[in-house]
Amino acid sequence: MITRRAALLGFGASALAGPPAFGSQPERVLTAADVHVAKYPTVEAVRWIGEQLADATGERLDIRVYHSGQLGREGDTVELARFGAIDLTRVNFAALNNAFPLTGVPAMPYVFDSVAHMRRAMDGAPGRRILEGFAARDLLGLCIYDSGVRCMYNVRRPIEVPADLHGLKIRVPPSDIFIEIGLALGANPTPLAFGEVYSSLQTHLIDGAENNIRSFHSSRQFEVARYWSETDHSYSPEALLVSRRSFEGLGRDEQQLLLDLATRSVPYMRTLWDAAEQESRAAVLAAGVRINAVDHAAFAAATRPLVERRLRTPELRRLYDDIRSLA
Ligand code: GTR
Repeated sequence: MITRRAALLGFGASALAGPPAFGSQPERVLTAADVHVAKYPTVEAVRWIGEQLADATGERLDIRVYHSGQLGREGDTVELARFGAIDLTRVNFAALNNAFPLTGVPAMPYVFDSVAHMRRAMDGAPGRRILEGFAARDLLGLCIYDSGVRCMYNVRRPIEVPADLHGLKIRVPPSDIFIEIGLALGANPTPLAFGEVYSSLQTHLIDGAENNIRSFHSSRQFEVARYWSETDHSYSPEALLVSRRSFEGLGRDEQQLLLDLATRSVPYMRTLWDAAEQESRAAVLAAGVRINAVDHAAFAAATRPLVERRLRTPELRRLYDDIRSLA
């Protein structure tokens, strides 16, 4: 039976033509990639899916999570998953923006008003539409996780208005949208992989970067960049993707189980996330990082033209309007 959700995600009859039940399937350990450290909420959530899979299948199916970028940069892990060299990867939408234009919309500056707005939209029709889009490139979107709100931080000074960024080399993820955000704010945006940011701050290759506070803390970048400015410019969420090839190699019941568990891992991840965010804020403050408020209206005004420029197709505009209607 092809469930409605499986059909929506782009799994046709051929995708679900595999052996039907757990019992007839060989034991299998799925490989999952994540750039974050072992205790990061996304890593924990995928590990949780693995534990549940193992329980439900009498240990026939499990997941091994390679955290801390052991399997490479986010962009590389997406390619590995497309070709079935790894089974799952958890990446930020930023790593998907160029190949999957729909993922650009929730990454855009000031598209969400709050965490609650982002969760509503990603749990609803906009999130489902984005997940369906991954099928075009041999991937299946399992679920969308939180990534908090991204802010600017740097080694030099508090950023209060966009002009304070002038002349600063700010690391951004390798995504055209993030490069454009940096340019719109008057910084010199420098695309680098996540794993290279700490050493690039240390060696002064860059002056700063932008991310959520959990990543700022867990990557230990706060040890070098001492100014955190609450620009709140993007809520770019996270995607958990499975290789189409790997998915098709599972039995039908296993496929359904994986889909269900991925959905159930979202509230689990959010509970971990909310606690982690608070813990990180307290930890960086205790370590002497200076946190300052910013003039949000000035940042939103500076980035508004790029949002308009990027909403260049009716499909992107519709997604944007649907997200805004949930504000
Ligand atoms: C984090 C995200 C990572 C990675 C990183 C980055 O917020 O969770 O997956 O994309 O940002 O900026 O590279």
